[in-house]
Formats: sequence, C-alpha cells, structure tokens
Amino acid sequence: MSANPQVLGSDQHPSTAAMDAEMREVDSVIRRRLTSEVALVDQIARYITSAGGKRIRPLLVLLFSNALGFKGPERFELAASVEFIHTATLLHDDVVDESGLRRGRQTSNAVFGNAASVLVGDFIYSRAFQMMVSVNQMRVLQVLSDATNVIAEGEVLQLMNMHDADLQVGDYLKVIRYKTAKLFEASARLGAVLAHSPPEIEEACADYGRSLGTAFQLIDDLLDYEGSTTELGKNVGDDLREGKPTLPLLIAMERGDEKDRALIRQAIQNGEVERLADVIAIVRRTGALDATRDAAREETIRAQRSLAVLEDSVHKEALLKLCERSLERSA
Ligand code: GRG
Repeated sequence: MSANPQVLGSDQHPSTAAMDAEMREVDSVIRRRLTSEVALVDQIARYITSAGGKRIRPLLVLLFSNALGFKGPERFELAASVEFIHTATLLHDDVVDESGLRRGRQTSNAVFGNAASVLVGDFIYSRAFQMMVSVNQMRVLQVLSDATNVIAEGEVLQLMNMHDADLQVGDYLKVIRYKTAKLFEASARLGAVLAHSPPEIEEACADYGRSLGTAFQLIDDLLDYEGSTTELGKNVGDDLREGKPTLPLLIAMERGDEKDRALIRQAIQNGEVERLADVIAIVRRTGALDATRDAAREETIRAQRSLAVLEDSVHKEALLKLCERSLERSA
C-alpha cells in the first residue's frame, strides 16, 4: 500500500518510501488488533478495513511524531487507534445517513444490517480505547476522549440542522469542525504529545490538524456536487437526499436569483435528490463550488502557516504537500 495513494502519491515526495514502510506497520497493527472470537465482529471489521481508505489520520500521527523526533513504537499503536475511531464513526454514520455505498462497495449496513453495523462500530471504538490505554499516558487518553466526545456532539448538531434552509454559515462551520476536523486535530496533536513537545508546539500541530480537517470536509461537501460516484466510491447527491445544508448550497442560495433560491430551499427542506441536476447547475452557475474550494484553500494556507514552528525535514515537506493534495483530491 502506498502511504497515501490519494493525497501523497508514491512519486510525489522523498519521504514517501519511508512513510510507506511506516504505514505498512500501521496496517499490520490494524490487522492484529482487529480480531475477535466473535465471528461476525471479525467478518464486519475485516469487510470495512479491507476496502482501504486513505488512512490520512494515521499518516498525521506518524508525520508529526517523526517531524518532532519521536521514533517509539507507540506511534503505530496510536496511528491505528485513530483509524479505528474513524472507522467506527463511518460505520455509525452510514447507518444514520442510510448510505448504501462506501469505499467503492456496499456499506456494512447494506450488507449486514443496521444493528450489526452499529454494534461492530462499538467494538472497534472500544478497541481503540484499549489500544490508547496501552500507551499508558493520561494526556493521550484526554486528547482522544475529548475528541470523540466532540465528534458525537457534531453529529447531533448536524442532525438538528437537517432540512434547515436558513442555516447560517457559522453554524455549518461549527458542525464540520466538530464532526471531522476534531479527529484531524487530535491526530496531529498526538504526534506532539508523544514527542513531549512544549505547549506552543502542541497547539501549532493541533491548529494544522484543525485547519486541514476543515478544508478536507469542505472538499468532501463540494465533491458531493462536483465529483463522480465511481471516483468517490460513495453516491454523489447523498447530502441533498438527506437535506444537508452544506456550504455549496448556502453560497448558491446567497448568490442565486429568487428562482434559484426557491429551488434549493425546497430541495433542502424536502431532501429532493431528484432535483440534483438542477441544483448542480445552480451551484456551478453561481460559482458556489469555486467559492467552497476557495474557503478550503484558505484553511490549507492557515494549516501550512502553522507548520512554521517545525524545523525543516522531509516530514514537514510532506505535511505541506498534504495540504495541496487535499485540495486537488477527487476521492
Ligand atoms: C463513534 C465517536 C463515535 C461517534 C459517532 C456517526 C458519528 C458519531 C460521527 C460521524 C463523523 C463523520 C463520519 C464525519 C465525516 C468525516 C469524513 C470526511 C469521512 C470521510 O473520511 P475519508 O475521506 O474516508 O478520510 P476514507 O474512506 O478515505 O477513510
């Protein structure tokens, strides 16, 4: 497996060969730690993890711990642990959203049912906590328990915002900072925690993660209107079907004429995925997709600036590059 096939292709950067080896180690921890005597747990856990995923959160743990000079084996345990938390949230999210496609295959809920999917999500989530306890550092537990708590709050906030065509941009941003950016933030911060970095370095790493995570979700929301189902590995238009008021729609309503506004309003309120083609035409014509990408770009610039505290290294270079790749991604 390449360190990060989507955002850090193997010909892209000198740190890639070294990171490939480290990511293979993470993969091996994932395989070792994802076993259970309960056959269905094994089956579902393997089903979701074997489909891959970009592994961007574990990559952050590894790049920051390396950039700060920490080389202990705990980095692999924590990298796998954040990927487990991410995986558990995906299993739960696909149930909540009634999604049918993820990572280019049927979702676990579509194959095994909602109950099994939620419960195996709980298994993976609690396994992540067993692994972080094994590192034996209270600060690690604090970072990850706080992060998972905020992620859950973000999902509840998002639920409350469904079908709300009057949602303010600030409220939308709060949801994406909670549900997505928080785990990026925690992953980056963990590198600094492992390296026992001083508070100002730890905060700068956390800032990078928060900004990159925000950009990442902005692009995710954009790709739901601009991307292709084949490339994304999940169904485009899912957000509209659920009546999610994401930034492309909020901007299009602000910039469009009365007719555009009425159409998008109604689509959000009723979750009218059958109006997807009309909605895509409006978000394109009003420049809402470009504006969303611009907002993501601003976040990545902020992320890159946060790295000023790090000494030059191939790992820092890779973190800078990750920002650019995250803007260009199509999956
Ligand atoms: C179990 C702590 C816990 C909470 C449950 C359902 C839920 C609360 C949270 C869901 C949060 C969520 C799914 C946010 C979206 C994050 C996101 C952008 C997912 C896609 O990430 P990628 O593109 O996925 O990194 P891959 O497939 O590459 O791993």
